[in-house]
Amino acid sequence: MLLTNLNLATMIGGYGLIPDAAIHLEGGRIAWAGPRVEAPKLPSTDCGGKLAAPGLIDCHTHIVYGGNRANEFEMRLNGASYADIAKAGGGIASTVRATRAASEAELLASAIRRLDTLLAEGITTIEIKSGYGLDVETELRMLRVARQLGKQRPVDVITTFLGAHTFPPEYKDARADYVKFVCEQSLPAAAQAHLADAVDGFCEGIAFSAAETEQVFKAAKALGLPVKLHAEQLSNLGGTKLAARYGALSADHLEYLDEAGVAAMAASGTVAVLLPGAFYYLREKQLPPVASLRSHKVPIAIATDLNPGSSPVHSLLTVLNISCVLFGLTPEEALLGVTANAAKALGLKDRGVIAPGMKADLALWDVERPGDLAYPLGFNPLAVVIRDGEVIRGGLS
Ligand code: DI6
Ligand code: FE
Repeated sequence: MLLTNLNLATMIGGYGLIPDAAIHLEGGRIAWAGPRVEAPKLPSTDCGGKLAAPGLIDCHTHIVYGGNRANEFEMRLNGASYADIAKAGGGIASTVRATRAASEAELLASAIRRLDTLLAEGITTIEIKSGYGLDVETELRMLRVARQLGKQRPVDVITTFLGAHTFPPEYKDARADYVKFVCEQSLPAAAQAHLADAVDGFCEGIAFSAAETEQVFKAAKALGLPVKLHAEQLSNLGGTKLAARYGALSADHLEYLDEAGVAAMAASGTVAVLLPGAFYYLREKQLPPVASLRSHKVPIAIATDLNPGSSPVHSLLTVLNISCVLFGLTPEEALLGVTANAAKALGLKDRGVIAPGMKADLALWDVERPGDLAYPLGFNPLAVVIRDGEVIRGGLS
């Protein structure tokens, strides 16, 4: 398939724009991309000047869960903090109760609605975490549902085991025992069933200490799994430095990250995943150190963090916009954050840019310039999605 009359955002070294471009797709891969005048002589489809960018990648989500926490939104608006609610047994623990009580079919049915909403904005790869089961059975059920989502919809699913999300009620007074349980039972069970592509944790005052997190990282490494970490979201516990020491793919949130932490990320090649949805919903004041990330050349990704508590955000385009408005990213940085850098955050080398040999996952947009994607709020100019070289949404005439 040769597509012509495209405005191409290759996302190589910034937007990497090629005006009046063509792309040749073959066998699910990009065979060639460049100026139309240099295109191979093949029958072609005129795309009417659409913008072509890589398929979008949401590199941090928790879309599989049971229950609903709208009540906590009301509590927070009445003055309770996220940490207060967590300490009182709400928050993540409340979703754990609901998720344990939900069947696999129920979890799949609710997650598929969330996924469909995301896919309507041109997502072709999504990361999905466990972490609302915390016992072996429910963690595995969540991960099986995540894998199943990738079979039922045209999207690549990367799964992440998040057993170290919080302490379950049965281990409330036995923290060391729960960490041991994660390292010796739930994580190995997920790895053995090939249900975990990576391992994550929540390093925070209301969750796991850096020392506890390190034990989980050691277990992950022993199983040959890459790590990533929710770090420095509400305070600075040094989680990012620890993650960098373990060669983490990404450290996520990072509002309280200091310069030494940024330098550690730069040295280890760890991607900074910023999550402006959680910042927005929790009405945080502390901004992530964007200027420092830039000056240390740490790749910045952004994601929805779609979850029932701190970020019920079902739109990656919205995240593009609020990352610019709230965090001061440029629209170019925002688009890199859901393409090239989001792929890096997942350790995927075959996508996120438009270049020969890459997976033919593309989103075509009815916009003039790539910056137009981050500008409006609540407007979806998606025209066509191509995955593995096949049109899966919209149509080419
Ligand atoms: N940080 C987050 O943003 C999510 N998990 C985490 O460790 C929030 C999870 C939730 O509130 O349910
Ligand atoms: Fe998260």
